[in-house]
Amino acid sequence: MINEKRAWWKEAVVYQVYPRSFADSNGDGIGDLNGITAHLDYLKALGVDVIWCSPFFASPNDDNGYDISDYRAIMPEFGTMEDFDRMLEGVHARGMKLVMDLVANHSSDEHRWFIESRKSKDSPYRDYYIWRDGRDGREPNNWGSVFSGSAWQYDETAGQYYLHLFTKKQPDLNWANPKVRDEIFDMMTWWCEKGIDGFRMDVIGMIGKENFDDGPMAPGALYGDFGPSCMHTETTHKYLREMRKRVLDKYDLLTVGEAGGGPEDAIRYSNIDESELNMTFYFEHTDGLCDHNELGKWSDHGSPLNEVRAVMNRWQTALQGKAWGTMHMSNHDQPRQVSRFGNDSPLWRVKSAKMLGTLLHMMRGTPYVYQGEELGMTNIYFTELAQYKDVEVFNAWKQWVDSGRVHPQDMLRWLAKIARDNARTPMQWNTSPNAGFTTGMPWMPVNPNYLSVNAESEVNDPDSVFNYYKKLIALRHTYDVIVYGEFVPLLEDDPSVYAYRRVLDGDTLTVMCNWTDRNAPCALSDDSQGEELISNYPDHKPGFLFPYEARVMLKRK
Ligand code: TEU
Ligand code: CA
Repeated sequence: MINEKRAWWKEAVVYQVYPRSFADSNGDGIGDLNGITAHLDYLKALGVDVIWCSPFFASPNDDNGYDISDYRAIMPEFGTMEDFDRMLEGVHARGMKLVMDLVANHSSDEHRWFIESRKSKDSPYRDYYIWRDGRDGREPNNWGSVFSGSAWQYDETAGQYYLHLFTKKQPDLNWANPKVRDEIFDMMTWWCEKGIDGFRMDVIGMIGKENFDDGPMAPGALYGDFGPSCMHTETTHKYLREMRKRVLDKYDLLTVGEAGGGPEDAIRYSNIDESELNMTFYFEHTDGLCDHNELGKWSDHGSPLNEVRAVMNRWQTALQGKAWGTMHMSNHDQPRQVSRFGNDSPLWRVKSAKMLGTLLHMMRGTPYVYQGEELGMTNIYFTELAQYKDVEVFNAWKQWVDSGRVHPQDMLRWLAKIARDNARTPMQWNTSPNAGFTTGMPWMPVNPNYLSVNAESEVNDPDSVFNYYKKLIALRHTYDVIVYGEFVPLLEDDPSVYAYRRVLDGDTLTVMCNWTDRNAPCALSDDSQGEELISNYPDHKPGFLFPYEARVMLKRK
């Protein structure tokens, strides 16, 4: 039995809103804060406890808000500070909590700090960022950006290179400068005083750069890997312990780090001694599975059951009793999970969406539902580059296709499968034009399947993915074994079925999910496992699971 201290953020289910694509209230085709406020009853009805809202701060939107030019101002396209206050009030009035996105590894190059910093080497803001002289007329080292190209940009005005681990409009902040930490901690406190209930911390694992040595180069890679110098360093953990003391310990917050890394890193970030964060996201089952060559995620590599199960089971068993974890398969950076891990054909979309939801929500840790996941929304399958909006896509195209290294048809195939745009098509509310997302021209095309995949039809359909997710969430709020039970892997080599147990105080939960579109033998699926809590089929065949069948059985002491 794992002795687990109870906490509200362990018992919560979190829903991620990507404001740009959630709901447009003023007809400009861009989602906004009033659009979120207008749909809070929908989120309450789903049963979620916490809303994590992707950045809504002033930004030139080079990376859709993950490039902040003023941390204490609302992006004009999203509304005003009064609109924010109204949204926060609406969230709290419904007994939910709001988590904001802390993007503090980097700012926008249009932030006044950077504008001042580049003006002169004597500027008091110079050391807010990471400036270096070139080396032999070139970049200071061989690091590559996450978004293709070099991680260094030469600035004529400043007469030096600056570091940007993402786009060149996202200069990395210099956390080694105590003034930068003061600025960030003051800003975090300012938002906590306004009443927000937590932070999702963007690429927080990168803030503690320990050296600027050339990084290792994978075969075929064009740039070196900054990981050994920047990722999960002792310096990062030192800064997080300082953040905990100076800000986080003063409030009752949910803090989740977008850190990645391995279980040993997560145990340090979210250890039970509570010196840093509550929990972190891991990405070995998403980016990790396909990030196995110099092209990174751009590949035909799939997500087979044996690989996904090995990763998720390793994380479940490694963290329990040592740290608190999270479950997700979707967010604004990942393709739609039913298209990637399930089967988005008209025949199997609903069944497999429910199966994946069961797999995630019965595990140990805090589940994160990404907007539209609860509807079984799918990838949009763009066929040409001009349909995409994401800077990550354009930078990758420039580096791999324009250079002649990759055939356009290959890249288009990979983009359709895994580009972030797949998650950013507008939320599908109903069957009215543009799926009810906007009365104007949507900033991104609406997925044409909105006529059959939309919130209005699903809320009213007892067999919808929405109502299945609602039941999954209600189960987490009912049974402690689902939240606090020990995770016990089962059938670890089964070619079709992903199964596991959860055990707490004599209660035994058995979870079985058929990952395939064929009947699968499964001796576990019979009445000896206790009462059935939920399934995506009305009836069953003992000893078998139907295609994409999920079953949860509970045997009480
Ligand atoms: O993402 C970090 C990150 O590396 C992701 O961009 C993701 O791993 C990548 O897209 C997969 O190829 C965070 C935010 O979630 C993302 O939206 C931002 O673009 C990025 O940081 C920079 O702020
Ligand atoms: Ca709008």
